[in-house]
Amino acid sequence: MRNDCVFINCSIATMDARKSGYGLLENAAIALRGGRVTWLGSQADLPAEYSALECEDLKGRLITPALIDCHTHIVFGGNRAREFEMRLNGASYQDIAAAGGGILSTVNATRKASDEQLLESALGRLDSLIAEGVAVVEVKSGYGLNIDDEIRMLRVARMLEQYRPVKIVTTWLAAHAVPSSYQGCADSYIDEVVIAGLKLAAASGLVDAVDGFCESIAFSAEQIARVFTAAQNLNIPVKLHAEQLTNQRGALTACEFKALSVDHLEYLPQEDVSHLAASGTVAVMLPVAFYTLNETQRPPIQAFRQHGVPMAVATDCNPGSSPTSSILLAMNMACTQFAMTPLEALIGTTRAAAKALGLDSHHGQIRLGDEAELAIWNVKHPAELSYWTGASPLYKSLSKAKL
Ligand code: DI6
Ligand code: FE
Repeated sequence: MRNDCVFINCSIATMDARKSGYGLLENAAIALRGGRVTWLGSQADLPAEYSALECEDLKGRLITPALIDCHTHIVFGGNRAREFEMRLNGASYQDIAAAGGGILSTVNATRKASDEQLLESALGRLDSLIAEGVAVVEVKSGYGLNIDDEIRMLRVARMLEQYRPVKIVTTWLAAHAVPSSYQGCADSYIDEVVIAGLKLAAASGLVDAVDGFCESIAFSAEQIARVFTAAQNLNIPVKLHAEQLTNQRGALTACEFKALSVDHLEYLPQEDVSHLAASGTVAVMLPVAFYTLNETQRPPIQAFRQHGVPMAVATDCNPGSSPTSSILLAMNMACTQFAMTPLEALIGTTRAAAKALGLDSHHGQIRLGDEAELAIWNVKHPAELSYWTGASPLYKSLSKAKL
């Protein structure tokens, strides 16, 4: 891509928070200099100084901010298709666990995989996201469950940035499950692996945020608070998998630590929503996990709206509960499963997703002066991005790494 160029004959969904709706500009043009947006507006007003630049006629296509997937687990070994098949043949979750299934089977496969194998399989999933206009991807650890393998997952995640034109944001999720070697001693696991490993990983500059799985089958809110205190002492922001399967009051704990986001939230009581508003915490909606698990309880979307809590939408790409690397499918399911609007779904993968990663000052909206991080689509209206499924309408994307 060129550093200096002009696109004409397009619509631009700026997603500008100061404007209403999509912040839509029609019959528009946008100019880039040095890889930054230096002008955008009505094409008729394009200043003459830009006529010397290389110009592309977009023939009515739509430009949006590049999309952001703010919750993924794309680095892992193996897959769980066999478990999926066993369940559909009548096996129970317990049968599968007894046969070595569940999160711990992915832990075994991840520990066995070489760095190259982890990198290669993650690149495949990343390529699917990129083909749907994604330019920023959050990647969690959580399938190593020992210090070396957790750190290795984040190293591999960071390597992705060297191979593809994306920004990678890394999250320490050692508090994802209790490994077999610590069964019955979750507290020791928190001290000896989650917190001790966090200090090492942070010292290597590998940790942008700290996450945990607060659930009856994982860690309690008290255990998570200990992990968050360690993160706070290192000045690292926190986020939490909270209230996905049951209400553990994890979101409330996360809000006390001014979490960037709380994610899932199907079992969050409506009366707790005001706490998210007060702490400026983003609610991350993961509708593909809801769908995959045949969940029926929906997150309190209407209460989020009433309290002005920003809602992000992400893939939760993982081999167990959300085997997808399609952000557009997540947007579609935010609408079809959670009754979010197409506007909310696009806010959810642009400016709200940027806020969930603490990147909202320069990502997630099209603003003058920001580096151009754009997706150009073969559609006319932004609602189409949530409407179509099964094929990517991306025309092309521009991001810093490509310029
Ligand atoms: N919540 C989930 O749905 C996934 N992790 C989490 O914290 C499940 C991950 C897996 O089954 O591998
Ligand atoms: Fe997750």
